[in-house]
Amino acid sequence: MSMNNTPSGERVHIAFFGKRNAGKSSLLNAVTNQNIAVVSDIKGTTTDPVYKSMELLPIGPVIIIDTPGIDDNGTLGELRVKKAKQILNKTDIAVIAVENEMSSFENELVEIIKSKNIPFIVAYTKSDIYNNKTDLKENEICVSSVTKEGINEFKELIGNIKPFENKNKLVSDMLKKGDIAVLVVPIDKAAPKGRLILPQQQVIRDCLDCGAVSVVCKETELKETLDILGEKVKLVITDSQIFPLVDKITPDNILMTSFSVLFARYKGNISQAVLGARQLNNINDNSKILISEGCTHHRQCGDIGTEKLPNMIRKFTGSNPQFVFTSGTEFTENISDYDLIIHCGGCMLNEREMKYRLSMAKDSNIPMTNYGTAIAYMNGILERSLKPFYVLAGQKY
Ligand SMILES: Nc1nc2c(ncn2[C@@H]2O[C@H](COP(=O)(O)OP(=O)(O)OP(=O)(O)O)[C@@H](O)[C@H]2O)c(=O)[nH]1
Ligand code: SF4
Ligand SMILES: [Mg+2]
Repeated sequence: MSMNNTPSGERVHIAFFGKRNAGKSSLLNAVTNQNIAVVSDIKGTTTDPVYKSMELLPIGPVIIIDTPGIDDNGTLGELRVKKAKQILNKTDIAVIAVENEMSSFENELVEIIKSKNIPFIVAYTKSDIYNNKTDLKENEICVSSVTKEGINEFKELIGNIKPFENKNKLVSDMLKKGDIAVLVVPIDKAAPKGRLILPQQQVIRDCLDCGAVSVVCKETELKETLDILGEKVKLVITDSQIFPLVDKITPDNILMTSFSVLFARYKGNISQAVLGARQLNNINDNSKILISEGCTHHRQCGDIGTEKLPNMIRKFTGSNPQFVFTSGTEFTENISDYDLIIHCGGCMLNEREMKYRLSMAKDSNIPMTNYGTAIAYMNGILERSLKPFYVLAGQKY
């Protein structure tokens, strides 16, 4: 992701579903006015979801997702159906591409989409061939990717849907204009070259949005920075990996938390994360822990999930539990296999997907927390890292 782009987690996700050959990929190309997805008359051309970021007014930044056709048979077909269904978990607006007539297959799809409270549009494709629709409902439209008939109206129809909005704030509900927040960013070998990682960028942006001043330093310069700024500092926000050190350096009268704890509140459910962290007390040699990260090849959080966190847990619990790691779109299908789930901050995931993961765990009674909350708990500083929410935003956990 370039520094100029809206992060994918902040974009409205619009996904195209339907049978093979319904014209989904052609529709994506027509809407984006680019040849992004491969189109052919062979059924099952799209095997992996295709993502395209764009601006779609009046919504703003969106991601359009083309999914594999889901009327597939056989093992390969099952895999495609699975991939398409995974996409549903992060879909803010669904488009069902229908060639000619709705069948029981599309009707079933509509039921699933409705049960997830996802707003949807039915696009009758190939209107240049099937020009026979008269009584269209409000959320239905005829489109042709060949003649471009209905494409602009289709975009308008999408634009009129008010998508699910994340009302949670990262820090801007805790800081006022002119308040100073000190951000502590370690620059070790895991830090990406020449830039900051997304959670750090987003916190800085949120400070700017509310007129707060963010001062960024490494842990080696923290004491000096705090000495200079003194009591003007409203909040210290640190990378979780150096939580204990920053806890020691930051005087008790200055509030302190971590990027990851901020994300636990912003993207998810901080109460659930706190309860999940406490489950670390019950971990033993027979326990199985899922450590899940929201991104794969864009992996930005270094080896914290795969190495540092497991080592901390072994030390804290004095046991050797089994760890399973997943990343990206893949979360888990066998959630009840686990005694605890520890998720990253999920900055690359949209709120719908993060909420889906959290509710999957909650519904199955599996404790779930996130990196920063778990690390704070193991270091005995969870209370301190939650205190800013109470003192500055009036929220108690
Ligand atoms: N005449 C006409 N043909 C179209 C239109 N849209 C798509 N097609 C044709 O229908 C066939 C399937 O189109 P795709 O866009 O690949 O369909 P898909 O839904 O992505 O198919 P899978 O990837 O296999 O699931 C291709 O031969 C397209 O050229 C249209 O609006 N009009
Ligand atoms: S691992 Fe998680 S928190 Fe880190 S960059 Fe990826 S999605 Fe964001
Ligand atoms: Mg396709």
